[in-house]
Amino acid sequence: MSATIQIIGVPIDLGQTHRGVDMGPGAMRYAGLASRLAALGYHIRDTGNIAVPIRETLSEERQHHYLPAISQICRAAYEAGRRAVEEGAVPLFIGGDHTLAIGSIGGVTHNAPAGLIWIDAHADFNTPATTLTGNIHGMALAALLGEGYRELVDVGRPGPKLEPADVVMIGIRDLDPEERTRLRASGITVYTMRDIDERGVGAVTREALERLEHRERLHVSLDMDCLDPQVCPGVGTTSPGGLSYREAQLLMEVLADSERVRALDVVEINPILDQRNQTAALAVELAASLLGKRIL
Ligand code: NNH
Ligand code: MN
Ligand code: MN
Ligand code: MN
Repeated sequence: MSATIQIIGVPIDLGQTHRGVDMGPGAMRYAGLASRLAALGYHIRDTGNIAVPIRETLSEERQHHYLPAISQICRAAYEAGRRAVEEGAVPLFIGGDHTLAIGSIGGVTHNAPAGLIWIDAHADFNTPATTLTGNIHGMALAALLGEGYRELVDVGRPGPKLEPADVVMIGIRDLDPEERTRLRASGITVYTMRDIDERGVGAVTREALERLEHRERLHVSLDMDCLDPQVCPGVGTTSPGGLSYREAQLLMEVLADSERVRALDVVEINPILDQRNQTAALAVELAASLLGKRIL
C-alpha cells in the first residue's frame, strides 16, 4: 500500500496586507500538484480548502489585525493536521499566508513532538510588542514557541508547541530590529543567506538535519519568499538576495534523503503578483523534490 499525502488548502490572507494570497491553493492545484505527487507513487487525498471568511466581511476585526478569525482558522488547520497524522497520512498544507503554520505545526505535534525546518527570508518571530506592521504572519513562529497573543499560543492545546531546540531556520535575510534581538536570545539554530553563500546549501542542510537528530519526524514549513524574487515574483513580501532555483531544489533533495519529513507547509504564494503562475509551478516542483522526486 502506498503512502498517502493529504492536501489541505488554507486560503487565508488575513495575516498580511496584500490581497491575493487566498488564491495560492488554486494556483498550486492548477500547476499540477496532485498529479506530480501521484507520479511519485503516492496516493493523493485532496480534502479541499478550510473555510476562510473573506476580508470584506470582517471589517470590525480589522483594528485587531483579524486575530479572532485567524485563531479560528488555525484551530481548523490544527484539527485537520492532527487527524491526517493519526490516519497515517502526510499532511501537505497549501496557503495562504504563513499564519496557517500556527495550526498546521500544532496539529502535527498533537500526539508526539517533531522537529521544524523553517525555510523563509523572514523569521516570523515578532510579538505584538516588537512588530512594525502588526501583521500576524510575522508572528507565527513566536506563537508556536509560546509568545505573543494568547489566542494564537493556545490554538488546539494550551501553551508552546515547540522547544527552541526543535527549530532550525534556513534562508533568513530580513529581520526587524527587535525581532533580531529576540531571535539571537532564543536558542533557535539560524542559517542565514550568508551561511548559505559561504558554505553552500548542501552542507548547511545536512548540518540542519543533524541539529534535529533528537526528533525522528520533521515538519518543513516553506515560505516561497525564501527564493530570490527573480525566480519567485509571486509573493507579497519579496526580499532580494534569496535562494536560486537550484539551491532551493538541492535543499529539498537533501531533506528528502533524510526520509524523516512527515508534514509540509507551502505558503505565501500570491498569484496576483506572479508571472504566468511560475511561483506556484516552482512550489509544485519543490514539493515533489521534498517528497522524493529524483533526477536519476
Ligand atoms: N517581519 C515583517 C513583519 O513582521 C515581515 C514578515 N513577512 C513575511 N514573513 N513574509 O515571512 O511584518
Ligand atoms: Mn513566513
Ligand atoms: Mn517570508
Ligand atoms: Mn496594531
